[in-house]
Amino acid sequence: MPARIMGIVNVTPDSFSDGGVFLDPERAIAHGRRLAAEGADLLDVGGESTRPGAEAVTAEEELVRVAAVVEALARDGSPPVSIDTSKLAVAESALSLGAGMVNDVTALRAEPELAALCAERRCEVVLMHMLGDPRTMQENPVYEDVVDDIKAFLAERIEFALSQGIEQERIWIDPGIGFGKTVEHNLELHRRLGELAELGPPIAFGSSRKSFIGKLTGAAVDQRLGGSIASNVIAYANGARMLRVHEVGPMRDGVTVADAVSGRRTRESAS
Ligand code: HH2
Repeated sequence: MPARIMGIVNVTPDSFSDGGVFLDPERAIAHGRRLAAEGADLLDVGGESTRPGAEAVTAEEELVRVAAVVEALARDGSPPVSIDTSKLAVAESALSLGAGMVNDVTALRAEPELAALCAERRCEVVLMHMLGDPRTMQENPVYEDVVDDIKAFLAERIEFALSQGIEQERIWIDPGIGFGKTVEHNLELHRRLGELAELGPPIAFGSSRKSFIGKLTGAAVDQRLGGSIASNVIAYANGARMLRVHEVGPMRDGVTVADAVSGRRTRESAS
């Protein structure tokens, strides 16, 4: 399976890399359409920042931010829209407005009733690993073995999702790069990503512009494209099947070249 490229549409005042830039719905919609034109396979719309230290927002506030954006992008018909939320009320409205995927950074722990909704609506679901919560997750994260621990967590969350009626083929898993991880944890997850594939569901991966890239390169948050491409291409080579990114066009090029190098189908051989 080639990688799906998921373009990020943050409708927040405080996201770590583009907070406030697309808070106005019209700007967020235009941004989503730009990412679609660059070849995004999915658009992930989010109304709550999960950056370290971020304050929680109410469902009402989150919905005010995302509703018009989800509705407009879903009405475009393609690409499909994902809602980045942990809240039942937000997911319910977004699915009713045309979203087809729920991307939950708490893996259905924040509001477990979200699982039954996803089962009933038969949408795709991303189960992501996070240690602690966004306010505290970067305070000295400790694992016995970062990959084994995350694998055990995701196995348990897959079991929960299945028990609530979500079909196996609609489940994605995500190691949660940067969510309660040191630089070394993040790097080890890149190297050993293939071990998570043993769980069954395809792997989603989100490292775009994250702070470990800044720590390695010294680059400011909007200058991390080079590091983001390297990280995502290696994750792809090691088994990631969905890449959640801020810059879709350059990432698509990176994946195309990686495919050519590894002997997969290329743009030229496809034509
Ligand atoms: N990372 C972020 C948000 N949602 N979802 C998945 N599945 N995987 C991730 O790695 C992931 C995610 C954080 O990035 P961003 O949306 O750019 O920032 P913020 O949370 O500050 O809005």
